[in-house]
Amino acid sequence: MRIESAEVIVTSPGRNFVTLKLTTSDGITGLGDATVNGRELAVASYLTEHVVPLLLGRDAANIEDTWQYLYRGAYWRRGPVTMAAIAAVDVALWDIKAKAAGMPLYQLLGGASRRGALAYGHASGSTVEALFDSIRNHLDLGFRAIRVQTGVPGLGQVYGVATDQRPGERYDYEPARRSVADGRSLPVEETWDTAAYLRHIPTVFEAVRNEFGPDLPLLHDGHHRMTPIEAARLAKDLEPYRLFWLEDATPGEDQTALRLIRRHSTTPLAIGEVFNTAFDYQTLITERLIDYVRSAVPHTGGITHLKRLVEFAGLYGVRTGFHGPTDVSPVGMAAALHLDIAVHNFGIQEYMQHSATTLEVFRTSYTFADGLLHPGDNPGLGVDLDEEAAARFEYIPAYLPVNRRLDGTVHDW
Ligand code: EZ4
Ligand code: CO
Repeated sequence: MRIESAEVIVTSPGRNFVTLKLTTSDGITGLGDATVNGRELAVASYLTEHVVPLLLGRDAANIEDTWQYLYRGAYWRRGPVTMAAIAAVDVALWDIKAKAAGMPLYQLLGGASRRGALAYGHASGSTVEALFDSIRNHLDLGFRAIRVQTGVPGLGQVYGVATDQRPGERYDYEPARRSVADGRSLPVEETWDTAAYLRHIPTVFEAVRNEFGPDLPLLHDGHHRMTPIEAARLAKDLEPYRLFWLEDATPGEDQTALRLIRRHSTTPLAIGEVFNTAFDYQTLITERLIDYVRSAVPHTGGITHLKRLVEFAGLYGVRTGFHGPTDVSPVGMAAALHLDIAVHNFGIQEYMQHSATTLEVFRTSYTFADGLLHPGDNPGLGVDLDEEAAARFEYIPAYLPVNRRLDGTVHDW
């Protein structure tokens, strides 16, 4: 079974996605997600110019060999663009292998270790009242774990906070946006003040615990914005509210920063949505500085590499908490769900829910019921791409916001 064709499909049904479609000599197709939010065309070009020509004629069955060929063979290793391109090939080959076997992918990864994957949703509000409405909405939608983000008094639009929802309204929030100046797309700019944030957030969690009780798993994302000592302060202040995790407290590339947070607090820590290999976690895992790995399948070299990372993490008692925002396509989401069901050290799965427009292009068979996600039992990943529908949505440049402190200095986003 040879790889006969490889197509890179860029589409924008509500937001931008890059998808790789491989077709074998016996007519089986496989899909892989190669979306890197705000840098989509770099991956599309890496695939088209440098990967597709190497794939044609290769044996589609040899997934491990293809992974090593693209990773070691390139000489220039790692990086988000390279690893997303390798991931797309890897996931498409797993999709093909599972379809050829007539099994859902999780069966090839060891079979089911659980009935479903506990999902968390994103509740947010510019005020505490709006946040409560959003939490109630998420509970009504069936979520049994909730990420909590709010506006900060004195600041304008803050990352991760959606336009306020009314009860029953669909959650609709997409972090990549654009402002248009002189016909060019530019990132939106936001204002940030860590001191105001650190004063405000513990009061929000106190209010949420008082309203919703001690049992609801609550999560919070710091989005790499704190220094180590600021993060240690927040983790300590949040201890009474027993978070499921505090995510991305400090900039991700600085692994030893987490030693300082650990020294001061027992709040569980999660990090890694911007990481692209297991090496980014080496110190964090071996020194037991984190509790959850946040990687996404498309951003960490695909199923082959993420499974390797997860098994390494499991030896140290570290569990999964895969990234699942709307910029991970339904193909990337399905890949995560097959791993979630199969691996022993599953923790939780982020689930932001794609828009109806996105789901017109990507036909999924995964399900969400009683707070749990399941990848479904169709052969392969269980996702189809409607190429005619995809062709109707042209690429539109959009970026994650840029964040500046009150004096104008660029800050971590
Ligand atoms: O900022 O998906 O935990 N989730 C997040 C997301 C990410 C975006 C980046 O592309 O932090 O909102
Ligand atoms: Co995050």
